[in-house]
Amino acid sequence: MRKTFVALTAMALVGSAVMLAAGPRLAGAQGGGTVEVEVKYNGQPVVEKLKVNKDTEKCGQETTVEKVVVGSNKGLANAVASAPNAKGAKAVKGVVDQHGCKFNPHVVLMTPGEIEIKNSDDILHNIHTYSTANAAINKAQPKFKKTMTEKFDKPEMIKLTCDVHSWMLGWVAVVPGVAAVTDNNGVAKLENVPAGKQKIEVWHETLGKQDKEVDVKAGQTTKVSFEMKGK
Ligand SMILES: [Cu+2]
Repeated sequence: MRKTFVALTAMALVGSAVMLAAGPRLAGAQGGGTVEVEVKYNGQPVVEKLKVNKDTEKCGQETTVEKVVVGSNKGLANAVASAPNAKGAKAVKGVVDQHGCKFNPHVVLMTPGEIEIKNSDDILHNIHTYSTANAAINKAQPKFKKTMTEKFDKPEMIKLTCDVHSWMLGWVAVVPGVAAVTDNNGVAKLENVPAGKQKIEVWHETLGKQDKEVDVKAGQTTKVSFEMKGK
């Protein structure tokens, strides 16, 4: 009898743990909806291949610069989809690593605030940002400095380069509200977007910006698609 009781208690505990794990999704279903953003591009990918002439042990003999990444179904990767006016969004700290003399990820997302810039290469890099709304950064990051913390308080799409390795190119998307970067199928999911009319914006580093208004329904997924035009 006692054993049965223990088993039941254990089951009840497991049950409540499962409910806790599902908690955030339930909260989203009550308070907001999901916007599934699909971004297409009919043009050609632009991925430059370069010979490396420096720090080849860490950087490799050649490298690629991904400027326009297009999937097999015309899906555009590395585009930032956002609901910039979504209220009550969670703060997201930016994290970017310099690995193999590339910025990883190529496009890093954050809400206004702090970003961690890592150097896992064990060589000297030099962070150089082309920010205007935020103060520009031009700072050496020696190999012993594994992490630098910087602040971007203003919404801005910031170009990130390295003065030691001229091919290094990345972007920091400082976006208020809810945002996500498209995957290789050109899809990004914005979760917990407040119900009602929301502006959905798409930005790509070379193909520019577009926006549409979407009617978000609580607990439902609303799909919206964009087609970026070449310049
Ligand atoms: Cu570098």
